[in-house]
Amino acid sequence: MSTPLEKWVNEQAKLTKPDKVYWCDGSDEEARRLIEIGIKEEKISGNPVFHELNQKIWPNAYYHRSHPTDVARTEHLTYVCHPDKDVAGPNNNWMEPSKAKNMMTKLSDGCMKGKTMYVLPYTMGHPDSPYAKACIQITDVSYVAISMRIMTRMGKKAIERIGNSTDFVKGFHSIGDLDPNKRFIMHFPDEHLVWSIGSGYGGNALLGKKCFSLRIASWLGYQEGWLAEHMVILGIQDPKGNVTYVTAAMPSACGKTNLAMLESTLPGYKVWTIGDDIAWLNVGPDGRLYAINPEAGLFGVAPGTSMKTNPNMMRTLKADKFYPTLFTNTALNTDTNEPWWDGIDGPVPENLTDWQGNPWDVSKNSKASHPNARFTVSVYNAPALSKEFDNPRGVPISAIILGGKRTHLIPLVTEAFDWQNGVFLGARTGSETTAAATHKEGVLRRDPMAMLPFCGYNMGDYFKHWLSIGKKLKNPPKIYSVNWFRTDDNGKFIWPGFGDNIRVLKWIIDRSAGNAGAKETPIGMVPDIKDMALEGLDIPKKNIEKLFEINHCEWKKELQDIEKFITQFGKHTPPEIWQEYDKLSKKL
Ligand code: OXD
Ligand code: MN
Repeated sequence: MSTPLEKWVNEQAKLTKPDKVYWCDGSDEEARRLIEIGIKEEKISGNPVFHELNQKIWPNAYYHRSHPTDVARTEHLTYVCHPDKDVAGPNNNWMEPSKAKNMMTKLSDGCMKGKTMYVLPYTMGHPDSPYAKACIQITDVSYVAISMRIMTRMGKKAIERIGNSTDFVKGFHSIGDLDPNKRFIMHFPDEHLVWSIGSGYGGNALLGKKCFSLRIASWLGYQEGWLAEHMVILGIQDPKGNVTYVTAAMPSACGKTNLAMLESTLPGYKVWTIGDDIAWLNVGPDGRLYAINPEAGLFGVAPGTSMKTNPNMMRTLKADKFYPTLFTNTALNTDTNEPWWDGIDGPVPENLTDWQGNPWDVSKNSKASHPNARFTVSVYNAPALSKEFDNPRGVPISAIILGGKRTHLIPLVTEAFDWQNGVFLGARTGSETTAAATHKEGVLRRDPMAMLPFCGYNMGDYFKHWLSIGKKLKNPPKIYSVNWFRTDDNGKFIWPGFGDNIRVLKWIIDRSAGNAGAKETPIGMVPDIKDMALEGLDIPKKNIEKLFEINHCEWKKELQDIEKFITQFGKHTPPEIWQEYDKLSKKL
């Protein structure tokens, strides 16, 4: 008798008709074999899946180039198929579930012919954690199988956890024929099912990540009383050795990975990494908020990463520990066989092959590495990995930080008056767009809690859910907004960012402990200049003031835009959000 898990896998094999079905055990030995296959046998669009990089300088590192039309998340092809459109909300594309299923079944019929179907059993979260979820994904690409080994806890513990039950998350992935017209990332929240075809890009193909751990998990959290969030988790150690844990939500490519790996410029302070992208937040038995990182790897943006901006990340990428590390769509230094990207240390090499495989020609003014080029690396390679990383219970959170990229208006840091005001602060957060999704860069879009592309249900109900979680907490974490990106009159960033962000984190943890001053403004509490550790920074006083300035005139325009955004959720928006809106608009 087969288990429900085996039955589901067999059904998918019947539909997709692969030559072979292979169950992955997640072992090191297996990963080496799959990499070999990806180098020698398996091809995507005629090219080998993997290329071995210079192992002396980049131990365990391999290079992958994706199809040029398949380099980022495709939000316009991503659907959340609740039976009722209103449940999905205006923040999601929606299709009636049976219509979506029919379409996907047709597209998937025979899609794995001539290929191997890899079966990936994994857990999101430590297998011993009460908050973890057991999952299965099938895929027809070794790149995806290997990436999932890095990003999740893959292996027989997941199968044991599932046992004979039907309680597992199902992920169907096929790269299809890469035709953008036949590319769909479909979510069926009620069935705990993600069905993705036509893309090999991380966010569309590593189904444990955005698809499950955010879109489906946020829906589970709504029903079960917890939160799945687009947040980093970090521990901040002060000079006395006390560690305070915080989470921070920021849209893609706004520096979450840099924050998670921050190397402090303030003596005596140290940051411990727990997660760089996703946090699952549960109310613990003691009434505090606990966070786990459901992932086990880092899928980060390579451009801009260097020993200057993120030394811990560079050390992680070069660590000779977990096998393997992947680089996708960077350029290749043809002479040394190393990955190369914009912003990496050292001079631009003479001979580069660009991310599409062509010799790079500086004069053509094209990018050698794609702006969304990525690395995939185990979090166990991180030199400052927190000793709490594998704690099944998670870490208790003292502050929640919500950020975005705003070149104007939003102060460096603001503290919400209370939880309800903090939920409004999150709801009104906006950010100037980046390259992690296929849309125009540099345009302002509202992105509440950085969850707009990832909230698997109506965002109005999501705000309500946040408010209800606050009511369950005995001592709710304080909520903050941060903005590292404010510019001066010449369009230059005022705040140095990176390691100096510890100065902001210090104020936040001091406030959470009741040890730092602040002044009240209409939008929240902001530090007085004397409350911040700014020693040693070379920023003109006028610019420092600008970092905390609140321009009433510009805020009035902002309010109109916030109103327009929130209005679209209609009756789903809880009255508390409008109360906060009215309070702010009166104060301004
Ligand atoms: C990511 C994203 O890949 O947010 O983390 O796009
Ligand atoms: Mn992300």
